[in-house]
Amino acid sequence: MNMDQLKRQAAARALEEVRDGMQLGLGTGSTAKHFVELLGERVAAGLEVIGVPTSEATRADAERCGVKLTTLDEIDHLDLTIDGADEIDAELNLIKGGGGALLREKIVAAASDRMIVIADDSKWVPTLGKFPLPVEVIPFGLGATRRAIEKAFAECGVSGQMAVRKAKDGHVFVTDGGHWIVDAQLGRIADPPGLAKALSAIPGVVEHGLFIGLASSAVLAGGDGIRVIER
Ligand code: ABF
Repeated sequence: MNMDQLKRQAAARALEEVRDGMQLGLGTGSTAKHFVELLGERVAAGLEVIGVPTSEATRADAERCGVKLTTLDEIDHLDLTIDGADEIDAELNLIKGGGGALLREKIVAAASDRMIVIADDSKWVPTLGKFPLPVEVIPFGLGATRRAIEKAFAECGVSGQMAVRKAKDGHVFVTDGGHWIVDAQLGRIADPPGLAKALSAIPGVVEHGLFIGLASSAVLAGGDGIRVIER
């Protein structure tokens, strides 16, 4: 089974948790896209749900699949968010944001009673950090923000190269919120909650890709089948 089939399997397993009437957070990325497509099939068969998309890409996918959408201004909470991740550790701490949607993903996950992370099992790691940590920043004063980020890294015992993310056309990648992303190659993050707190305290940092205590469970699809890990 190839990677894409594993992602679809994880999405299908998470879909079993969806009930009629639920208000859903809809994640971003190739695994979340499988979920939206499968959800669309259930909606076509009569399931009634409403979703909040975490990116303009997911909004377009959901509309194409016939999934009804709303916003967090129109509803007061979400029952369940289903989203992918770039890395997942045993505490279900995550690195997210490889797709650039971390800010909306975190707002939606935090507004949700439960979050299920769906992934192929290559995302399961003993320690977070091999995947570059995305930090969403305000372009104004970026030099000062970078120095503050480096200081936070040093205080948390990590270091590594940082680079402003570029889009495929070579221009700076701009998020759905109009911000930039700095990707940090840290290798190993010994204290994800400590680093998350330090980064959140920096004025020019809009959000970062460490998701601490937000995931309730992870559905991991691998060659040996599906594993569900609960927090
Ligand atoms: C989103 O998509 C992101 O937070 C994460 O960066 C990425 C995972 O991508 P994929 O499902 O394509 O591996 O969930």
